Amino acid sequence: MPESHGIARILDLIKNAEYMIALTGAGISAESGIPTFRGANGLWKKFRAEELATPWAFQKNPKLVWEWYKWRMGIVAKAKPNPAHYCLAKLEDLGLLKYLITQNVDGLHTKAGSKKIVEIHGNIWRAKCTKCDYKMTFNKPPDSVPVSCPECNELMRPDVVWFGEPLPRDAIALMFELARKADLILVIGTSLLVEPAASIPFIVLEHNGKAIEINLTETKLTPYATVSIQAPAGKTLKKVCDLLSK
Ligand code: BV8
Repeated sequence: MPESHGIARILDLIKNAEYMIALTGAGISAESGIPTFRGANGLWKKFRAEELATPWAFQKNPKLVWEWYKWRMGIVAKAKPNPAHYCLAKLEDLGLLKYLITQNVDGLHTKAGSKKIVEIHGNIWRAKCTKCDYKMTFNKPPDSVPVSCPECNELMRPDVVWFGEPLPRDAIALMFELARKADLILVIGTSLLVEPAASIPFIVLEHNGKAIEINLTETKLTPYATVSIQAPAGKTLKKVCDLLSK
């Protein structure tokens, strides 16, 4: 579908939606300079996410896992929201986007002004104690890792959901409730490889909702999306929001 037709179709769907939600992944932050997980310039020096972002990896080598998160915090600290993040915040301000489900832990949606957000995989700037219920929020990467709990001196861990860990109960309940209610979902910058997030668009479709996909590459959703545009999210959503303000 030529991009201009796609954009016009996206605008039409957004304007006529009763209850639009969005699901975002690492691709929406790519134009902010944050490498995606599985892209060409993947996030890992020599490991894969599934071998580092797990409780077992942390148990085996907490220093290595903390070093990886400290490295990522350094990248995220320099990153700014891009037009895709700002457009979703504007769609929320206009009352067109009811809720944003993000798999990202970089906090850029909040920085862009979005408020109705559920960070289903946690947030890289938060840490929690592995023993007591102490939690902390960093405003810059920790000077030394691994980080110890100031309360009980046990190990702190990043407050993110690792592979093999369940998502927070309230996040799961909310994201499935939203998927059942939505008649339109904007799916942006995700390979849809990680469950249970990857099921969200299909639950919307199962409830006779429609899906719009903006992603550099095709995914398992592409054949079922009403509109699927393989283009950068920042560039595409900037066009959508510019036309919306006309
Ligand atoms: C769970 C936080 C059950 C951490 C992340 C075996 C054992 C255990 C579990 C499993 C298993 N097999 C399968 C599973 C389930 C597993 C899973 O799905 N694995 C996958 C790999 C097969 N899921 C889980 O483990 C989940 N928990 O199932 O619990 C349970 C229940 C009870 C008790 C115990 C267990 C937890 C999953 C959460 C993992 N944590 N992140 C951290 O960030 O460090 S996931 C991680 O991947 C990120 O959150 C990331 O967002 C997410 C998904 O990736 P994407 O966002 O889609 O990123 P990706 O790079 O893949 O794609 C980017 C896309 O953008 C690409 O398509 C690219 O083309 C596009 N793009 C690039 N640039 C742009 C662009 N698009 C537009 N514009 C651009 N400029």
